[in-house]
Amino acid sequence: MASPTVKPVLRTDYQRSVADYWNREKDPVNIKLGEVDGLYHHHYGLGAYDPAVLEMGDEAIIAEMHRLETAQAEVLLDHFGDIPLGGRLMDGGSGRGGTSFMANARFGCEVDGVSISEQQVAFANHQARERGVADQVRFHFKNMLDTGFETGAFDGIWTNETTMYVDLQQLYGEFARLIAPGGRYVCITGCYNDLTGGRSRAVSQIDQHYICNIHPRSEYFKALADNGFVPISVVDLTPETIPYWELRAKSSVATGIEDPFLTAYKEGSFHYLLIAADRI
Ligand code: GPP
Ligand code: MG
Repeated sequence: MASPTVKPVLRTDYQRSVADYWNREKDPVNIKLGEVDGLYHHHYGLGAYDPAVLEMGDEAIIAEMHRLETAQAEVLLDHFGDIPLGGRLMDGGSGRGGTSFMANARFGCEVDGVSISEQQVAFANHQARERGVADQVRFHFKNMLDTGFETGAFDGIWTNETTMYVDLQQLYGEFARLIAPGGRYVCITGCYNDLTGGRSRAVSQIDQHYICNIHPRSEYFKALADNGFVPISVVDLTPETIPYWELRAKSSVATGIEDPFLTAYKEGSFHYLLIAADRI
Protein backbone atom coordinates (compact mmCIF):
# COMPACT_ATOMS: atom_id res chain seq x y z
CA MET A 1 0.00 0.00 0.00
CA ALA A 2 1.35 3.43 -0.90
CA SER A 3 2.22 5.50 2.17
CA PRO A 4 0.26 8.78 2.43
CA THR A 5 2.11 11.75 0.96
CA VAL A 6 3.39 14.00 3.73
CA LYS A 7 3.11 17.61 2.60
CA PRO A 8 6.07 19.81 3.59
CA VAL A 9 5.35 22.67 6.01
CA LEU A 10 7.24 25.16 3.83
CA ARG A 11 5.89 25.02 0.29
CA THR A 12 7.22 28.09 -1.49
CA ASP A 13 10.44 30.08 -1.77
CA TYR A 14 8.59 32.95 -0.13
CA GLN A 15 7.61 30.83 2.87
CA ARG A 16 11.18 29.56 3.17
CA SER A 17 12.52 33.13 3.21
CA VAL A 18 10.02 34.17 5.92
CA ALA A 19 10.91 31.10 8.02
CA ASP A 20 14.59 31.90 7.59
CA TYR A 21 14.05 35.47 8.82
CA TRP A 22 12.25 34.31 11.99
CA ASN A 23 14.67 31.44 12.63
CA ARG A 24 17.52 33.97 12.83
CA GLU A 25 15.66 36.80 14.59
CA LYS A 26 17.05 37.70 18.03
CA ASP A 27 16.39 41.44 18.08
CA PRO A 28 16.77 43.19 21.46
CA VAL A 29 13.45 44.96 20.77
CA ASN A 30 11.83 41.56 21.34
CA ILE A 31 14.30 39.69 23.58
CA LYS A 32 14.94 42.48 26.11
CA LEU A 33 11.22 43.17 26.43
CA GLY A 34 10.48 39.45 26.87
CA GLU A 35 13.05 39.21 29.64
CA VAL A 36 11.01 41.67 31.73
CA ASP A 37 8.64 38.89 32.85
CA GLY A 38 9.16 35.92 30.51
CA LEU A 39 6.30 36.75 28.10
CA TYR A 40 7.89 37.15 24.67
CA HIS A 41 5.73 39.10 22.22
CA HIS A 42 5.91 39.66 18.48
CA HIS A 43 3.43 42.47 18.20
CA TYR A 44 3.20 46.17 19.01
CA GLY A 45 1.70 48.06 21.92
CA LEU A 46 -1.52 49.87 22.85
CA GLY A 47 -2.30 52.74 25.20
CA ALA A 48 -0.61 55.82 26.63
CA TYR A 49 2.85 55.53 28.10
CA ASP A 50 3.91 57.07 31.39
CA PRO A 51 6.13 60.04 30.41
CA ALA A 52 8.04 59.63 33.70
CA VAL A 53 9.90 56.66 32.15
CA LEU A 54 11.71 59.05 29.82
CA GLU A 55 13.57 60.44 32.84
CA MET A 56 14.17 57.03 34.42
CA GLY A 57 16.49 55.46 31.86
CA ASP A 58 16.49 52.63 29.41
CA GLU A 59 15.32 49.80 31.63
CA ALA A 60 12.18 51.73 32.56
CA ILE A 61 11.46 52.54 28.90
CA ILE A 62 11.80 48.87 27.94
CA ALA A 63 9.52 47.76 30.78
CA GLU A 64 6.96 50.36 29.69
CA MET A 65 7.06 49.20 26.05
CA HIS A 66 6.56 45.64 27.29
CA ARG A 67 3.59 46.72 29.40
CA LEU A 68 1.96 48.28 26.29
CA GLU A 69 2.58 45.13 24.22
CA THR A 70 0.99 42.98 26.93
CA ALA A 71 -1.95 45.41 27.04
CA GLN A 72 -2.38 44.88 23.28
CA ALA A 73 -2.73 41.11 23.76
CA GLU A 74 -5.26 41.68 26.56
CA VAL A 75 -7.38 43.76 24.15
CA LEU A 76 -7.23 40.96 21.57
CA LEU A 77 -8.28 38.33 24.15
CA ASP A 78 -11.09 40.58 25.48
CA HIS A 79 -12.81 40.07 22.11
CA PHE A 80 -13.26 36.33 22.63
CA GLY A 81 -15.71 36.94 25.48
CA ASP A 82 -15.99 33.72 27.47
CA ILE A 83 -14.28 30.53 26.38
CA PRO A 84 -15.97 27.42 27.83
CA LEU A 85 -14.06 25.30 30.35
CA GLY A 86 -12.14 22.69 28.40
CA GLY A 87 -12.17 24.93 25.33
CA ARG A 88 -9.42 24.97 22.74
CA LEU A 89 -7.92 27.93 20.90
CA MET A 90 -5.40 28.23 18.10
CA ASP A 91 -2.76 30.96 17.70
CA GLY A 92 -2.03 31.45 13.99
CA GLY A 93 1.61 32.52 13.78
CA SER A 94 2.45 32.07 17.45
CA GLY A 95 5.97 33.53 17.57
CA ARG A 96 7.65 33.01 20.93
CA GLY A 97 4.29 32.27 22.53
CA GLY A 98 3.39 35.44 24.50
CA THR A 99 -0.28 35.72 23.53
CA SER A 100 -0.80 31.93 23.84
CA PHE A 101 0.38 31.90 27.47
CA MET A 102 -1.85 34.85 28.27
CA ALA A 103 -4.88 33.08 26.72
CA ASN A 104 -4.19 29.93 28.73
CA ALA A 105 -3.78 31.94 31.95
CA ARG A 106 -6.99 33.88 31.34
CA PHE A 107 -9.34 31.16 30.08
CA GLY A 108 -7.75 27.99 31.46
CA CYS A 109 -8.13 26.58 27.95
CA GLU A 110 -5.85 24.53 25.74
CA VAL A 111 -3.91 26.49 23.17
CA ASP A 112 -2.20 25.23 20.03
CA GLY A 113 0.22 27.68 18.47
CA VAL A 114 1.48 27.19 14.93
CA SER A 115 4.52 28.75 13.29
CA ILE A 116 6.64 28.10 10.22
CA SER A 117 9.76 28.99 12.24
CA GLU A 118 11.23 25.91 13.92
CA GLN A 119 13.31 28.16 16.20
CA GLN A 120 10.20 29.97 17.42
CA VAL A 121 8.38 26.67 18.00
CA ALA A 122 11.31 25.30 20.02
CA PHE A 123 11.62 28.55 22.02
CA ALA A 124 7.90 28.65 22.81
CA ASN A 125 7.72 24.95 23.79
CA HIS A 126 10.67 25.52 26.12
CA GLN A 127 8.77 28.46 27.66
CA ALA A 128 5.71 26.22 28.08
CA ARG A 129 7.77 23.69 30.06
CA GLU A 130 9.36 26.45 32.17
CA ARG A 131 5.94 27.87 32.95
CA GLY A 132 4.58 24.41 33.82
CA VAL A 133 1.82 24.54 31.19
CA ALA A 134 3.26 22.22 28.52
CA ASP A 135 0.27 19.89 28.97
CA GLN A 136 -2.10 22.72 27.95
CA VAL A 137 -0.13 24.99 25.61
CA ARG A 138 1.64 23.38 22.67
CA PHE A 139 3.50 24.86 19.73
CA HIS A 140 3.73 23.13 16.39
CA PHE A 141 5.89 23.52 13.30
CA LYS A 142 2.91 23.87 11.00
CA ASN A 143 1.70 26.10 8.20
CA MET A 144 -1.43 28.01 9.24
CA LEU A 145 -2.72 27.77 5.66
CA ASP A 146 -2.94 23.99 6.00
CA THR A 147 -2.51 22.83 9.59
CA GLY A 148 -3.63 19.22 9.40
CA PHE A 149 -5.66 19.70 12.63
CA GLU A 150 -9.05 18.01 12.60
CA THR A 151 -12.12 19.84 11.28
CA GLY A 152 -14.05 21.83 13.91
CA ALA A 153 -11.30 21.30 16.51
CA PHE A 154 -11.27 24.86 17.85
CA ASP A 155 -13.62 27.20 19.71
CA GLY A 156 -11.65 30.12 18.39
CA ILE A 157 -8.55 31.24 16.52
CA TRP A 158 -6.62 34.47 16.62
CA THR A 159 -3.90 36.01 14.48
CA ASN A 160 -1.84 38.71 16.18
CA GLU A 161 -0.06 40.60 13.37
CA THR A 162 0.59 37.60 11.16
CA THR A 163 -1.93 37.84 8.31
CA MET A 164 0.35 40.08 6.20
CA TYR A 165 2.42 36.98 5.45
CA VAL A 166 -0.36 34.96 3.79
CA ASP A 167 -3.13 34.91 1.21
CA LEU A 168 -6.33 35.77 3.10
CA GLN A 169 -8.64 33.54 1.05
CA GLN A 170 -6.47 30.51 1.75
CA LEU A 171 -6.13 31.49 5.40
CA TYR A 172 -9.82 31.98 6.09
CA GLY A 173 -10.68 28.85 4.10
CA GLU A 174 -8.54 26.86 6.54
CA PHE A 175 -9.86 28.76 9.59
CA ALA A 176 -13.46 28.13 8.49
CA ARG A 177 -12.65 24.42 8.50
CA LEU A 178 -10.92 24.54 11.90
CA ILE A 179 -13.38 26.68 13.90
CA ALA A 180 -16.55 24.94 15.03
CA PRO A 181 -19.79 26.75 14.01
CA GLY A 182 -20.45 29.56 16.51
CA GLY A 183 -16.74 29.90 17.24
CA ARG A 184 -14.88 33.17 16.89
CA TYR A 185 -11.91 34.53 14.99
CA VAL A 186 -10.04 37.58 16.35
CA CYS A 187 -7.47 39.44 14.29
CA ILE A 188 -5.19 42.37 14.99
CA THR A 189 -3.41 43.55 11.89
CA GLY A 190 -1.92 46.48 10.04
CA CYS A 191 -3.72 47.12 6.78
CA TYR A 192 -3.42 49.81 4.16
CA ASN A 193 -6.22 52.25 3.48
CA ASP A 194 -8.22 51.61 0.28
CA LEU A 195 -9.27 55.26 0.31
CA THR A 196 -5.76 56.63 -0.11
CA GLY A 197 -5.11 54.50 -3.17
CA GLY A 198 -2.57 51.68 -3.11
CA ARG A 199 0.49 51.22 -0.95
CA SER A 200 2.06 54.41 0.28
CA ARG A 201 5.82 54.72 0.37
CA ALA A 202 5.80 54.20 4.15
CA VAL A 203 3.66 51.04 3.84
CA SER A 204 6.07 49.68 1.21
CA GLN A 205 8.97 50.34 3.58
CA ILE A 206 7.22 48.31 6.29
CA ASP A 207 6.63 45.45 3.80
CA GLN A 208 10.27 45.44 2.85
CA HIS A 209 11.50 45.54 6.44
CA TYR A 210 9.55 42.43 7.49
CA ILE A 211 9.36 40.65 4.06
CA CYS A 212 5.59 40.86 4.33
CA ASN A 213 2.75 41.89 2.05
CA ILE A 214 0.34 44.23 3.83
CA HIS A 215 -3.23 43.81 2.56
CA PRO A 216 -5.77 46.54 1.95
CA ARG A 217 -8.51 46.87 4.56
CA SER A 218 -11.18 45.78 2.05
CA GLU A 219 -9.51 42.42 1.44
CA TYR A 220 -10.10 41.33 5.04
CA PHE A 221 -13.86 41.83 4.87
CA LYS A 222 -14.19 40.19 1.47
CA ALA A 223 -12.14 37.14 2.45
CA LEU A 224 -13.98 36.79 5.77
CA ALA A 225 -17.42 37.01 4.11
CA ASP A 226 -16.39 34.61 1.34
CA ASN A 227 -15.46 32.02 3.96
CA GLY A 228 -18.47 32.18 6.29
CA PHE A 229 -17.24 34.69 8.88
CA VAL A 230 -19.48 37.54 10.06
CA PRO A 231 -17.77 40.47 11.81
CA ILE A 232 -19.15 41.45 15.20
CA SER A 233 -16.54 44.10 16.14
CA VAL A 234 -14.25 46.26 14.07
CA VAL A 235 -12.01 48.65 16.02
CA ASP A 236 -9.56 51.13 14.56
CA LEU A 237 -6.73 50.91 17.10
CA THR A 238 -4.53 53.42 15.23
CA PRO A 239 -4.79 56.30 17.74
CA GLU A 240 -4.00 53.91 20.60
CA THR A 241 -0.85 52.46 19.03
CA ILE A 242 0.80 55.76 18.06
CA PRO A 243 2.13 56.44 21.62
CA TYR A 244 3.88 53.04 21.58
CA TRP A 245 5.70 53.99 18.39
CA GLU A 246 6.63 57.40 19.77
CA LEU A 247 8.11 55.78 22.88
CA ARG A 248 9.85 53.09 20.82
CA ALA A 249 11.45 55.77 18.62
CA LYS A 250 13.04 57.28 21.77
CA SER A 251 14.27 53.92 23.12
CA SER A 252 17.67 52.22 22.81
CA VAL A 253 16.00 49.27 21.03
CA ALA A 254 14.54 51.25 18.10
CA THR A 255 15.05 49.28 14.87
CA GLY A 256 14.63 51.99 12.23
CA ILE A 257 11.07 51.05 11.29
CA GLU A 258 9.55 53.55 13.75
CA ASP A 259 9.45 56.48 11.27
CA PRO A 260 7.63 54.55 8.52
CA PHE A 261 5.01 53.37 11.06
CA LEU A 262 4.51 56.86 12.46
CA THR A 263 4.35 58.38 8.97
CA ALA A 264 1.91 55.77 7.65
CA TYR A 265 -0.42 56.07 10.66
CA LYS A 266 -0.34 59.85 10.78
CA GLU A 267 -0.86 60.37 7.03
CA GLY A 268 -3.80 57.91 7.14
CA SER A 269 -2.43 55.43 4.59
CA PHE A 270 -2.32 52.62 7.16
CA HIS A 271 -4.50 51.43 10.05
CA TYR A 272 -3.95 49.25 13.07
CA LEU A 273 -7.18 47.27 13.00
CA LEU A 274 -8.94 44.72 15.20
CA ILE A 275 -11.62 42.49 13.68
CA ALA A 276 -13.65 39.94 15.63
CA ALA A 277 -15.82 37.68 13.46
CA ASP A 278 -18.10 34.73 14.17
CA ARG A 279 -18.07 31.48 12.21
CA ILE A 280 -21.56 30.76 10.95
C1 GPP B 1 5.84 42.44 14.74
O1 GPP B 1 6.71 41.51 15.18
C2 GPP B 1 4.97 42.13 13.60
C3 GPP B 1 5.32 41.78 12.34
C4 GPP B 1 6.66 41.41 11.96
C5 GPP B 1 4.38 41.79 11.23
C6 GPP B 1 4.21 43.14 10.59
C7 GPP B 1 3.15 43.86 11.28
C8 GPP B 1 2.43 44.88 10.78
C9 GPP B 1 1.35 45.49 11.62
C10 GPP B 1 2.64 45.41 9.44
P1 GPP B 1 7.98 41.88 16.03
O2 GPP B 1 7.62 42.22 17.43
O3 GPP B 1 8.89 40.71 15.86
O4 GPP B 1 8.57 43.19 15.31
P2 GPP B 1 9.75 44.09 15.87
O5 GPP B 1 10.97 43.23 15.88
O6 GPP B 1 9.85 45.24 14.93
O7 GPP B 1 9.35 44.51 17.26
MG1 MG C 1 8.52 43.47 18.74
